[in-house]
Amino acid sequence: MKSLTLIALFLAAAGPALSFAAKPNILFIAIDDQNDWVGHLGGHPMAKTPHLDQLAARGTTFLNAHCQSPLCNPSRTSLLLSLRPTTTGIYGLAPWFRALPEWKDRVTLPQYFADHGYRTAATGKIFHAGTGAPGAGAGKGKAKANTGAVAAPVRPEFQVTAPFGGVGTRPPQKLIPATPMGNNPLMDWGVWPLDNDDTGKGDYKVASWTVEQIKSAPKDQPFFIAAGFFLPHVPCYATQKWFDLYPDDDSVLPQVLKNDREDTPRFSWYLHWNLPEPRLNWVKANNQWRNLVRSYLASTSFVDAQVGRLLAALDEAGVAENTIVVVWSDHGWHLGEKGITGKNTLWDRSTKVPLIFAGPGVTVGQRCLQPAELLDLYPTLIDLTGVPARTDLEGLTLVPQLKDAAAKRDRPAITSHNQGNHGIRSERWRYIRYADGSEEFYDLKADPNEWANLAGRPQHAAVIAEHKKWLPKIDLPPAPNSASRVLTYDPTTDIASWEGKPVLRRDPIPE
Ligand SMILES: [Ca+2]
Ligand SMILES: [Ca+2]
Repeated sequence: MKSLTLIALFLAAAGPALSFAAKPNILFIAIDDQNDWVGHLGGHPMAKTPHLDQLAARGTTFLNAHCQSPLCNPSRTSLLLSLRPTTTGIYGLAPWFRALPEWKDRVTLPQYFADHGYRTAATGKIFHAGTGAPGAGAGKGKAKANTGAVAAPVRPEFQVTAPFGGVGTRPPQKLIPATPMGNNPLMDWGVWPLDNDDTGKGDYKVASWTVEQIKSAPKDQPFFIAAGFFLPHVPCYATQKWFDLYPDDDSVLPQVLKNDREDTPRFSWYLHWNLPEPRLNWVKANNQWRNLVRSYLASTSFVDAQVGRLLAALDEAGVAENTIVVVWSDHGWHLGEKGITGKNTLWDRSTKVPLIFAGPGVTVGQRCLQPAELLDLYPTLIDLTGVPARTDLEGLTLVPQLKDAAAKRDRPAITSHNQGNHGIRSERWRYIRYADGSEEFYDLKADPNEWANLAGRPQHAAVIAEHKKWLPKIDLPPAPNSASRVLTYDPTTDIASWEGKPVLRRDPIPE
């Protein structure tokens, strides 16, 4: 890790490039907790996302892109540093990476583009804490960012920021019954506000500010403008018109297999042991399943419309031709699959994300089935824009696939949820290894819902061994001051620890 830091310092000392006249702009769009329930991705047959689909049609979309961690802070930290969570030890909602001495001065993706002549601007949720250090860019009503101790930043992550985003207007009280594990205020969904007016929503304001930034961007300097949308993160509040896109009957429900967890190791439960996101049993018992699914889909369609406003602004400003647009989400979300709602799993529903590139250097109309990882964004944007390459990034450039979607890539997509728990996703297969050594293996071609765990079947031994080779060589324990959704395991005692509390083999699975 020391050598990485030294290289970073050397690169920083080399100074900014002076010539940037021909560089394309970058519009960097983040969506929070958006799984593959996006029209052209096919994760949900009814999902209506015309603007994302249109963007995909004029660029390259990845149908097998995965986060490096199924949780906001570690996923976003990984993406913006191009370092795996297993390299930084950042697995929980804390710490903020700048609080760690190794990464205090690490040049993030937007900082690197600022170093190379770009004007950088952002609003909403880009980092877990918004546009920079905890407390920045959060906006009223945003989820409290529990990001730990903060080191004074050497310099801001973005040059221009605005504190928009988050939930925005909220109902006076929760719209659904009190949820288990403390009735967390974020665990809520439904029609809100009632007057069909979207303008009070955090994401609407994010889009409005970003539109202004695009239109007023200086013409003699390339821009890196980042918009971070909060929905469909819970609480999934949307106005009635977005609900009206979806039938109010059980045809919206995802397919789930009864007793799907019977063949998954007990350790798979430890990854989401005790959380405010309700289990499917509670959601069903409280007649909330359809409401949750429709609220999530409605929120997705609303965010899609905000993306549409940004794309229209590029056209209106006359910069669409010379702007690279990239859309990503930090991880997926379960809506009943495998008996849960929420994230924090190593299955496709939680790891698979939309990833779309369009603009200069990107082939039009491609659908890429090769695995891709979110930490590839940093080297890919470097490669696409021609700013100097860095040798200290753990991602791979996706430019070969952006030119030709069939271009083979050896490395699968690797997702880690705390030390020792890893999912390895290739074009066809998924291998999961938990910290206690238990395993899962799925054939996504035959079994896209990952219902039949094939681990231990002798006929798959060779292909399982191929996947095992990709388990991270560096696999750090949680960094100092890690908190919130942190899981550790001691193989000598066979005792796991979830958020600091021991979990024993005999403990009942929390409902
Ligand atoms: Ca998230
Ligand atoms: Ca199963």
